[in-house]
Amino acid sequence: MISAEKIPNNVNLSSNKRLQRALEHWQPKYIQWWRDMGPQGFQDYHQVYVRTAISVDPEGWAHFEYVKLPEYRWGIFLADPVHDRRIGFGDFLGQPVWQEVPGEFRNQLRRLIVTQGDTEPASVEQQRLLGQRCPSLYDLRNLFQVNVEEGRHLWAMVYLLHSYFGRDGRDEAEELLERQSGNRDKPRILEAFNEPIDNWLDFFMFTMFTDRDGKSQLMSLSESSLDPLSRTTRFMLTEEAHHMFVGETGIARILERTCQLMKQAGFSGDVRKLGGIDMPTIQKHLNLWFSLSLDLHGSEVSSNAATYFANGLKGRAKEDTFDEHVVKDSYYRMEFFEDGKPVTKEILMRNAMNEVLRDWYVGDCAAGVVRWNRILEQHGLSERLRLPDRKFHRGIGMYSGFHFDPNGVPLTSEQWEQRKHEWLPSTADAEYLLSIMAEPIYEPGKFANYIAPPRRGINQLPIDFQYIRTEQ
Ligand code: BYC
Repeated sequence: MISAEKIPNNVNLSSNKRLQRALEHWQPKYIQWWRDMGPQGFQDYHQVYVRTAISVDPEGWAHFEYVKLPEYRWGIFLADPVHDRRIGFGDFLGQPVWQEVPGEFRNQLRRLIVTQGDTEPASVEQQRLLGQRCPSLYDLRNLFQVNVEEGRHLWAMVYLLHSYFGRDGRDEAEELLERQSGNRDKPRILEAFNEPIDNWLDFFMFTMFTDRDGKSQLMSLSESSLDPLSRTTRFMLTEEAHHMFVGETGIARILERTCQLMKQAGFSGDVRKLGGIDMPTIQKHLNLWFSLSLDLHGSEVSSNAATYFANGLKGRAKEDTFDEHVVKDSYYRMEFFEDGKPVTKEILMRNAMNEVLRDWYVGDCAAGVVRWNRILEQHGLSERLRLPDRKFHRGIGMYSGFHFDPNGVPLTSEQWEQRKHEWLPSTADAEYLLSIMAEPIYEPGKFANYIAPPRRGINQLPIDFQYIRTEQ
């Protein structure tokens, strides 16, 4: 059902005039932000074939149409309520979930929602120049699909801030449009969201690894006792799946092409001479985005995480698959690094909740890497991609400030400085990637030399469909 209102929604917005007015007041500021900070060069003259959520049922969710990006209908959608839903973990286990924010948890909840909300516009800002270097029209359309949905995820968090946090919430909603990715004075909150993404290898790694942090964080927030937060994030997860598909298949297609070029180059030859992306470069970008995304799970030992769990604000991914949900007397065996040596200690499980979620995340990433390696295997190559050790290149938590190689072997600062570009992208790598992406490909059905075409098109359309057209 398409809502006739300015803001498509399934939250009965028209019945709450105050909220409706507040959101309608925020909307033009959002559109201005989208024009200034969204996809550069694709604001006025292009129509993009995108999926727009107009309701939460499968049909309304997968509604495809051509739209001009600033006219995308960013709506507010909550997954259907669960009858008699009860708090699933922590000190209030078994009590009815909350439909309003309890005063004593207001600050903690606001902080979680603002942190989540901040990542959404940040990612759009990070990716705003990619359209000028796209490998195909198909990929360009996928980029914009991801971008508009990140915009919708911002709307989802702003709806919660406006609805449940009064004046503070309105102020926070304004600030979400004021911080800027990479800005020295007003950066985005979490570090990975201040890194530039100006080439498509980074974009695919980001959607594979950083959007997967989105998945793990949204899964844990969807367990929340605050029911509107749970329902909002549950619906966001359905969109998140497509973003990870874009990342995983993007890298899979690069690997496919690299394998073909390696065969042409005679295996020991340099695929860069043929305009491809060599395996070491792919591994370096994997190392970068995996380690940045590990940081997004917070410190290994965290009293914040313990408090969130105790108060029922943020649970574990798939909380109902655990045997015990109060988790007061159990311990997590954690490896510390003391005087250059690993030491195992028992930490109260509640304090280790960031690490528990990170474990889930690492497992989910590892499964994706296995799928990538099958491509290399099918081509008869002996090379394999791998996840670096968790201690590698960490900026948050107990390993930050120390140096480790991808096997987890400690290094001195001098060794790290000498060798870091064996494991992380160098300026020369960045220049090479930009050189092969210098010419965008806008011709339907054509693909850049470094990437294979996808198996199929969008919404059962052919691969050479005109996914983006200039306005007639
Ligand atoms: N960068 O106890 P700690 C997504 C701060 S992605 C900078 O370790 P906590 C998406 C922390 O704020 C998912 N600072 O952390 C993906 C604290 O500061 P204060 C986003 C960091 O609170 C792709 C201090 O360090 N969702 O959706 O347990 C595209 C120590 O705190 C970082 C969420 O993040 C960092 N990486 O956990 C688009 C969910 N990490 O208090 C979208 C909501 C920590 O000393 N957020 N700090 O000033 C949370 O659940 C938690 O805030 C975190 C941090 C898990 C992020």
